[in-house]
Amino acid sequence: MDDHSTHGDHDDHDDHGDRGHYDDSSTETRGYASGEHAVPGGLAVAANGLRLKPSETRFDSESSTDWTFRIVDDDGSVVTDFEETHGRRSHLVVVRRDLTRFQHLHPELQSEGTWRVDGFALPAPGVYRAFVDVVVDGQSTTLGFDLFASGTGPEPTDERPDSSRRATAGEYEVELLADEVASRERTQLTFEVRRGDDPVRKLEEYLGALGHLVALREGDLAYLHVHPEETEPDSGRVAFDARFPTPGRYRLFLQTKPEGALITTAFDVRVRG
Ligand SMILES: [Cu+2]
Repeated sequence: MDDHSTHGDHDDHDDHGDRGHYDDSSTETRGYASGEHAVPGGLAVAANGLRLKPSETRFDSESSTDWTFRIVDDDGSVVTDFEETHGRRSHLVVVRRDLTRFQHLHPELQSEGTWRVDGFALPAPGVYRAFVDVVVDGQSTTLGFDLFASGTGPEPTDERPDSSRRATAGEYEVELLADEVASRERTQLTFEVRRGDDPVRKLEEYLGALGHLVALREGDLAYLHVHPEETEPDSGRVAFDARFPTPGRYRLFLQTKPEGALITTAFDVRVRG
């Protein structure tokens, strides 16, 4: 395999700390060669020769902090060379284990290989899963780590994913236009963003796509790779190609930018066998 990567330190030119979005997309990876997404990501702290090492895993939900982590290789050496996907060299998704409190952040890579998240906060007590998405040597990897927040505030909810196909965010309503979803089959997930009765005519791109989607399985928070598909920006629709590995319930977090306003909406789907 050609090693077309360059080794060395780069200043990260990302803007800092923007919140919002996500999915994984068109990056060529070995795992996708057959069109299969064989193993869900995010279930392990180490995969594909990479290991996630957070500086801290205990937080106070009533304050924010500057959090850092590193990614090391099999020898324990700090990895500094990351390729961009969706215009970023890493994507950090943090969700409480009851599938609430979704965040999507873009850590900043320091020259020595430390990823930094300024003003990091876990907004309510509980156990969270942090997912770090990176591409190293052409291979896409999602690593996961549990984080803990103490304090007083809303406890995990007893709401479970069931089947909610509509969500609202401010003046926008988003609907998941999908019939029954079957496991192990390629499934197109199309969302329509409306304001009032009409589809929004102006969906803006966010990180190189009209929308970003994170899909998490209830029970273990397996993190599914979902790929954007082309849609017309003036159709008010965004579509993704997904494959759910097992039957069960999943929560989808969609981020879109109708008329330039970044919104996050959550949906629940039941996947049949
Ligand atoms: Cu991202």
